Amino acid sequence: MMDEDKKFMHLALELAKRGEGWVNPNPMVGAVIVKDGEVIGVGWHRKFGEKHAEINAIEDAKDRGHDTRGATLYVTLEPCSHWGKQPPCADRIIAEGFKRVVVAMKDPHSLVAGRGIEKMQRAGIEVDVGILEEEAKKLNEIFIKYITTKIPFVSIKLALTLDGFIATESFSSQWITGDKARQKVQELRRRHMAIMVGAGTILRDNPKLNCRLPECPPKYKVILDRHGLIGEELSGGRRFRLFNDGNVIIFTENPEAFGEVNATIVEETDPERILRKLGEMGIDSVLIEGGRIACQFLSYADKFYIFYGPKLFGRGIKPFECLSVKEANEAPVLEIESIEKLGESLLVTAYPGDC
Ligand code: AOF
Ligand code: ZN
Repeated sequence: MMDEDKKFMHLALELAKRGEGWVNPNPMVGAVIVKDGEVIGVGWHRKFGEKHAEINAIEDAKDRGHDTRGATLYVTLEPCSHWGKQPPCADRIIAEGFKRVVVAMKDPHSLVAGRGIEKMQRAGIEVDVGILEEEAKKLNEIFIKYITTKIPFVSIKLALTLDGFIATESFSSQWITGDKARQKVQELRRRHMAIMVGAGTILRDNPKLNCRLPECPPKYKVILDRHGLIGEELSGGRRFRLFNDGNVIIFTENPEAFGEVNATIVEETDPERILRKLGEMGIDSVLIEGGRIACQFLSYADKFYIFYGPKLFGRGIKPFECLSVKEANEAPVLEIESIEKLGESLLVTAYPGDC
């Protein structure tokens, strides 16, 4: 039974991933309905505010002419028990006559938090919780942090030479990593609701900061421009590509510099308060892509994506110069999750370690 449960839950997790980028700030959820050892319906949460995974799976089974009575439902997150934008899934599951429900993880949402499980158990359904729980928690690490703290999940992405530089002394950085690594960055952008850089990156590279994958929702573009340098350039007639498709948020100490601009201007430059503000705007995740601002947000980082291109610069700009570690054993420590080779480049994925 255990192996079967894992197999179907694994399928549910794969289905959940199809909602990546579309469901934020809600969780990615997948569901599989099994009867007599056969999959009779599948579903996933496709888009924020739309039907939940469980309902999509039930409808899929019905469309295929199956009866869900006596079936088992595998779902990657505890079915909800509250009225949100959608009705409670637990009630529908009870009404549909499921015999057993297998849940990967409890919902950390304070309005659910075990109540969905209890409700189904009280109705006589056999409920098993914790199958592939670690995988489910990793899949929804963004949702878990945001729903429990209201502060966005912060990822820091860096592209370094093998000797640790983000640019040469004259700020040349295009390119350090190759095509495959840069394609991976697009995937990271899809996963996050906002991309954040410093004004220097905008002034130098004039990036679009959008997600160019075929299936990718629009992104918030967040700029930390303490002195209002971009505003000054705009009034001088310069054009920046990232304003083309809107959704720009600028944090600055000099809001007057911006005049009439197609952006939300916020007078704030403290990293913690910036994150809080983004959370209040409903943004659950921020991918920090600028080299130098990474250091200002280092102590708030939840995850690191460090790319290494096969180059040596000898001298140049380093990413974490705002740190000054005197003793090696006093340095911040990261916990490496994985190392991947992407074409000629490497990607080290890590979490902040205990230190
Ligand atoms: C989802 N998709 O497949 C499941 C969710 O406002 P609502 O009605 O969409 O409810 C959102 C909450 O419902 C969400 O925070 C989570 O706690 C729970 N389950 N949400 O968006 C789903 N199963
Ligand atoms: Zn639901």
